[in-house]
Amino acid sequence: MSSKALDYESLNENVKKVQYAVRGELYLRASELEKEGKKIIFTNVGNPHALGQKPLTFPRQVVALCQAPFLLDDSNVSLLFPADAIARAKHYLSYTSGGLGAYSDSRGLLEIRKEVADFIGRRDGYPSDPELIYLTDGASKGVMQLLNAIIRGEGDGILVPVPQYPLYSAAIALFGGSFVPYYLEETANWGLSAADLGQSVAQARAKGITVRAMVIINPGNPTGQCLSEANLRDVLQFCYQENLVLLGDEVYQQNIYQDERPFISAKKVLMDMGGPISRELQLVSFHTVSKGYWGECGQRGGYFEMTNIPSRSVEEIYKVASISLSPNVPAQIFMGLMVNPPKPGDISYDQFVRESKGILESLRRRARIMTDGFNSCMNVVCNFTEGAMYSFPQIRLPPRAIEDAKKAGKAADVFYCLKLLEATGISTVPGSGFGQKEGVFHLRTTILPAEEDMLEIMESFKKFNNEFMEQYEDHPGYPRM
Ligand code: DCS
Repeated sequence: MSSKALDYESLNENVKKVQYAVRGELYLRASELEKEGKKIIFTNVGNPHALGQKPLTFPRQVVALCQAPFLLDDSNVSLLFPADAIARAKHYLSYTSGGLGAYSDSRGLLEIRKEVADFIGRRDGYPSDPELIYLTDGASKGVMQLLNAIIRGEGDGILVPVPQYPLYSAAIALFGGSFVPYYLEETANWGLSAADLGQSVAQARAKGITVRAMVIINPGNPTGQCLSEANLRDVLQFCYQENLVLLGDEVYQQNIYQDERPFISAKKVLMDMGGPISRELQLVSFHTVSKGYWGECGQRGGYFEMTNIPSRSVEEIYKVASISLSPNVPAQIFMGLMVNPPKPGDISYDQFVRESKGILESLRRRARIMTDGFNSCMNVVCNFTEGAMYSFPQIRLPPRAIEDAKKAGKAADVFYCLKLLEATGISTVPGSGFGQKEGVFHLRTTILPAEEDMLEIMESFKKFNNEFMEQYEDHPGYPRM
């Protein structure tokens, strides 16, 4: 009998090629162990609320009122909600054509796109056009829309940093394009070099691949580095010279834990450069409500901004977005609130600042605790998390551990992470899920567990790791790193 279209053998091969480690083998094993009653610390996903982060009060008040507009007619509403939240909810409802239950324009509500444009203008010092901003269900959907528009087939390559967030490798595989890696340099704090970029493009060309676009993740996931202005200039210049679209993944722009390199957007650096490059280089920048001190991952709100993209292409991207009718409308409101939070003098301002500062300052302390914790472990070295939400320590596995992993039919880092999970309940993602140089092993953990649990988690990691290393080192206790 001929196979049916949804039989595994006859599925779209691109679907089968997709790999997505953040919810891979480690996550599945952790879920099993949890069902068996083991306490699991889920540090595999950057999902702050799942690890106890409280939502910011003001945005939830506004969206609650938008979701339940009858509350606005209740005489007690002003006892329960501050006047600025009530006013904002009425404002947003007036932008919709029937409240949150109605589809919006496929690009998102114009008024909210204007709020996003104002935010970008304030952030960068250059005007932004709401017609070139599309709201999306999380940044993931935006990235997929753009990759889909760019990739025509196997011959089209996308330059992606390695280690990378696997959304990129997965989406490129799904759309049938070619993944072209450029390696970040661990010993240079995960920096990138223009010379290496050139080499990656040349190698791809030699295989008959046309590199069409380049991705940067700034601040980096899983690597946590913040790109300097000079780095960004080099990248922009490189893309200009090689005729590449730059996809700027800037979802962690609020998550900065050092003062030397504040976040600078690719758009600002491009505009600062002036001249033909600033008018010609095609750039798409992505942002989300999932990260920062918002962490509203479940709401699925995001946007992308297009710079120097011809209007006919903008229209085509609009047409394709229309197939899904409308981005989530409540999420659009979260985005409006994120880019236009309470201002000094507003009733909710002090509370908003207290809450958001509290989260960011705690994340900054947690980044430090984790890095220091990892660096105090035997055979572990870790760059400081300058930004984003992750720590990405290198685990120097002894040859005998690598052999044992082979015997068990596992990649060496997967083997280590599974043992860590079984021993401590700490659920991480092996470095191979993000890509790493041959023979070098990492794991990724988030810096999101509650601050008060952090020392204990690091102690438990250290105990496991040092026992593991003692077991596999030929000369236990020597040499130590
Ligand atoms: N870009 C990067 C670099 C990300 O890390 C993520 C999410 C996204 C885009 C997409 O986020 P949203 O679709 O929610 O806007 N990061 C995942 C991760 O590594 N852990 O948790 C989610």
